[in-house]
Amino acid sequence: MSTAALDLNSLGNVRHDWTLGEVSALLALPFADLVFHAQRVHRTYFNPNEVQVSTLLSIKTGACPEDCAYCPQSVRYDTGLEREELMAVDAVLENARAAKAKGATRFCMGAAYRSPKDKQLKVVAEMIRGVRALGMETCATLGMLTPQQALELKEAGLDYYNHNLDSSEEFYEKIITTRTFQDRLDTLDSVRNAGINVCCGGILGMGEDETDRAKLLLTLANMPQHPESVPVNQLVQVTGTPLKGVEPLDPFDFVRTVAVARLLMPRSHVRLSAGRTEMNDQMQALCFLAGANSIFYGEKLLTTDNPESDRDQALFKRLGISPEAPAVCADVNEHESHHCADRCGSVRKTAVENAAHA
Ligand code: SAM
Ligand code: DTB
Ligand code: SF4
Repeated sequence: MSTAALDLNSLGNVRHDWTLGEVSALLALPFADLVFHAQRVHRTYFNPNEVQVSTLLSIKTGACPEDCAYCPQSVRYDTGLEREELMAVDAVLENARAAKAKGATRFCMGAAYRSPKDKQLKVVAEMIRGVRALGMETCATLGMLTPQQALELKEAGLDYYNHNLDSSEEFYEKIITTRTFQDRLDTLDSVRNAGINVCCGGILGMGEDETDRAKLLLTLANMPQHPESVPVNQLVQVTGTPLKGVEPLDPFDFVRTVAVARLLMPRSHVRLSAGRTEMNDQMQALCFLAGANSIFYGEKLLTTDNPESDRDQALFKRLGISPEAPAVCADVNEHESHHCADRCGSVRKTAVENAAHA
């Protein structure tokens, strides 16, 4: 499809029937037009000066049996990473308290599992209960889940589950051989059916082409319900992984992908995720302008570096950005703890919509 055939005025409608032609045409728009429309749509649904802030913690590190070519935690690659067993619940909660004190509103616990064992899941459920009791939103990323495991996490109070598709189905096969794209979709179904918010996105700069990026976005945007959170990661190149040394992506193509994610999934939070350490402040500001409205905050992602908190606070101040209020009750005891997230979420949405329409 030529860019001329796109109906730019209808952008902003929530749709689930995008075509590859439309997505490719959006990616091919002149840069200023694309960012303009992304910003216009962004303002329809969100306060453009608020960014959601999540902090990550690796609760089980390294020795993962999967062979994801980008990942420093795969047991197959010698990246010099020290493996660590599942952390104790108290230690995780100490980290969550520190993240909250620094301004994070969501705490995301990541584990280098292919799929957690039920015994491990029970410990993670305790962590989720504890983080929820601190008044923070909870997120976990633990690999593949059965439908029953997803229900257990929901019961513990899990607000979000992160499970990325990473790229197009065709490119996926070139970077991971130990599981299929369909395995990922199956877990995402289990998460959705359990009533947990879906956090699903990908990694750019792995040597994929523009069609792969278009197909990744198309798969996300044509899900029956859009992921509430869409992390867009820039590959962090780690020595020892097969993707070390791959040609970096043109930064403008990264911004374009963020902008098209914003246009295809107008109500979702688009997270500027891994890779910010390699981006300057101007590049990050451009991503916010293109509709990114969430970041990982805190000195570490899972095993690699993230910008210092001071630097992020200074950036927010320079850009007039405030952290978005969490969607959980300040007083969790007033409600049935984990079940209050939806109610409070709707309160927040009203406030944001008011701001957007003011
Ligand atoms: N093992 C679980 C899984 O794969 O779903 C959870 C942890 S895994 C590290 C979470 C996500 O981190 C991956 O899906 C991938 O998108 C992202 N990731 C891992 N290594 C990365 C890297 N070097 N650069 C950017 N993103 C990365
Ligand atoms: C996501 O999309 N990115 C985060 C989070 N979800 C779990 C992980 C980034 C990991 C970067 C490499 C590392 O620090 O190990
Ligand atoms: Fe394991 Fe997740 Fe890393 Fe893949 S991305 S090697 S599944 S920790």
